[in-house]
Amino acid sequence: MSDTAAVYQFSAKYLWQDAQWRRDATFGVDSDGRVAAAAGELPDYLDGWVLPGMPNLHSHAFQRAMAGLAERRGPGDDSFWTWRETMYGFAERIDPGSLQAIAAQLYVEMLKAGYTQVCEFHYLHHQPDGTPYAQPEAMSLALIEAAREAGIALTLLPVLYMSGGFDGRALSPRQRRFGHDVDGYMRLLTNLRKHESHHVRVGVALHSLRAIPESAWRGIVEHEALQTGPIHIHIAEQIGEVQDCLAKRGARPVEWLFDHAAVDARWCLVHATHLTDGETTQLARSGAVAGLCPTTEANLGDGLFPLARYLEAGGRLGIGSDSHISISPIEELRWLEYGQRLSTRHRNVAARAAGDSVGETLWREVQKGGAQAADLPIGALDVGKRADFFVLDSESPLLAARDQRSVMDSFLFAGNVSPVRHVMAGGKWVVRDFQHRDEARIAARYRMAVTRLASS
Ligand code: NGQ
Ligand code: ZN
Repeated sequence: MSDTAAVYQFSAKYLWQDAQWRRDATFGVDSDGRVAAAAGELPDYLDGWVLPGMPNLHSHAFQRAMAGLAERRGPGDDSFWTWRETMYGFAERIDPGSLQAIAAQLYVEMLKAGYTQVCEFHYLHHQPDGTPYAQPEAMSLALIEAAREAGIALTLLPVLYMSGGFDGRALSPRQRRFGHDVDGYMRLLTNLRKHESHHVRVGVALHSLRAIPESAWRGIVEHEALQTGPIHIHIAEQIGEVQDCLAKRGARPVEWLFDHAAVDARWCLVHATHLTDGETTQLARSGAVAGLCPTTEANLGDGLFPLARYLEAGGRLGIGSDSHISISPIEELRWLEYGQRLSTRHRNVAARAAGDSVGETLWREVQKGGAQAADLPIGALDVGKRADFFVLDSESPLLAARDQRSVMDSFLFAGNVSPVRHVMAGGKWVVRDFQHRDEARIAARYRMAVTRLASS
């Protein structure tokens, strides 16, 4: 038990704990923002359904401001790669001030949707021409500051990005601001680790296999600085990159990764979209997390993850809002399940056994996998963990006449108005009655920042 004084005592009508609803559950929150044992006599009553906050395991914050700006048909065949060019053009204009303004707005939206943590896969490190900022970690600090303003827990994953393709080619001019050599990257990591706290965890991201030259790989994965903490990587999102990897390295991306790194529970393989049956089983057995971003993967035309086989093999998974074309765990989980239904022409794919609920299965799995990928004490309201939770609106029509058997599926599958009413993150009420504590100021600054970007 924590020895700091309890600042809140709660009694929840229903609390989602150990993958089931518990009636009249009590818990405390201490002054460090952690869950404490219930002690007080007069707890605040949370009248409704209370769920631990959802981790968001993949985000490129700046892309929030370009959501919707790549939906017009181009002159040729539109694809992931043409979207990427639009995205690069947008990325060029972002500086530390605009990044903070965009990220804070994004994080407010995440909290209101029930995400209480975010993994920021951050690669906009330098000035557009590749010159470091006077303070080399200025862009990372903008993200840390935005997370603090909004009140969301952050796993900052500075990205190592060295080459522009599987053949090890140099970065293109538009990629220059992403790049580091190994020493420069390790310096960044050391500097950022000084900012670690109860709210901020620093891990490692390797952008993708195509961004790390084969010759540098071993020195990186065996580097002392990479022997602890989470490691995230974009792995197999597009068929084109699977083919390229096969051509240049003689193996498919997941296959190659397993042959060249000790992939274990520290790893998160983002967009493990294109997997053979063998790779699916191997990934599931490794204990690593598959980082799925269903709305972005749909928006970009990536393909579908083999969900049923992966769950059958005991694989771990989590969700990310990635490009922020949508910021809602509800929508991520719906798309995850619906993609499977559309491609298999079956229903209730994620549920494993007769009588199992799709919503409960998915929520339980992605909460656990997300917490693992975030490497923070989150994902459940156990004593000592961060007090991150939200309360569903007990007056929401979509939850009327729902009980413990049906509420999760109705929450996830039945509506278009979010019933997330109150949100506590790190022991602070950040959202009350659907309003974030600082949303007017953060939205005003966001509007100014994107207006400036639009005219630059
Ligand atoms: C990214 N996003 O790093 O922002 C990538 C696109 C790339 C997604 N993969 C760029 N969704 O993969 O090269
Ligand atoms: Zn990504």
